[in-house]
Amino acid sequence: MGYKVVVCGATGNVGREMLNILAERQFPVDEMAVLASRRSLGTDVSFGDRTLKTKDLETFDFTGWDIAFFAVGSDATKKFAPIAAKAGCTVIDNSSLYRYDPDVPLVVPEVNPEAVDGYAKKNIIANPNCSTAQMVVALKPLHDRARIKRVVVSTYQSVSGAGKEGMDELWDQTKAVYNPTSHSDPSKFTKPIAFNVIPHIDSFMEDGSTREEWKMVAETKKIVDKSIKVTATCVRVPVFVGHSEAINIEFEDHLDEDEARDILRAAPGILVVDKREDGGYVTPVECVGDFATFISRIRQDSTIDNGLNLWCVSDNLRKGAALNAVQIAETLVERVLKKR
Ligand code: 2RA
Repeated sequence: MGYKVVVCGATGNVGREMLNILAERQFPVDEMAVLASRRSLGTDVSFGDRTLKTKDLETFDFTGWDIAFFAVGSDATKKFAPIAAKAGCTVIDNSSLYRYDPDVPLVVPEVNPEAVDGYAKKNIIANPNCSTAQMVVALKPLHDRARIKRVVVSTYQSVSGAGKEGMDELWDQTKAVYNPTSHSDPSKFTKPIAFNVIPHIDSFMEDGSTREEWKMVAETKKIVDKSIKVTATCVRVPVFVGHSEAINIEFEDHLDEDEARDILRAAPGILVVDKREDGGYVTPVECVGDFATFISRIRQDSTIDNGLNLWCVSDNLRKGAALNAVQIAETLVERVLKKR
């Protein structure tokens, strides 16, 4: 038996990737509707070997549809997600709007699949921010073994996290460096992104941190364990796709680096590439199009009692967004819809 599935925001980076992944993983789709805002209406999108025409999100009737993936901004989500949910269509939302709502589960299926069971309060399930998703996949198996006290993370986030305009800005500015007749001022980003790094993602908060950094703190607590302390510095780098993170972890119990490597090797969703030789680690370019979260550079931090360092890389459009959303749908089918 299959399901009637809607993808809202089907022409964006994440929406298109959702369609690719639904097809790649052969999600049981009986009928597919692809929706877009008025601006992108009429654009064709691919779903497997089919080409689908986008319909208008404003006028779409969600009655009788089973699952709606939302990959639109918070404003459109605010307006249309409750309409879909009330019509009986379970919403899997990629925006930050519902992530911190106690009545909405925030799910990374490798970490807290059981949280999906709480979907019914609002008929909405939230997808975490990209930088959190890959980090918690790495943290959870280590936390189960040695209890994490504190995490210090620095991110190296690709421009695709800021959408297609972010990718275009890196492309245009890079070309402009070699071609003095073309010119591209910062617009999506606050400073030039080509051949530069920018320690600022999302808006500033009162305490001097950014919302992107705050999200890593709040979401890790909600998904893994509220006792874990997280401090983050989020940085935009001139990479098209693939977020990287340098993660320092302090545990309650001692955890040897070899045991940590074995635990991570056995954990779902993780591929360990950790050879301690030239090139024996994964970089963002190599993770593009992959489902896995890659872990490299696992090593003891000898400056504290029970510390480890590691390097974590994943395709932010996949594990950080579209793949995780599809995995949530798969979990919903397994735990709830199939049993009806
Ligand atoms: C970014 N976290 O990389 C965002 C995307 N969700 O900008």
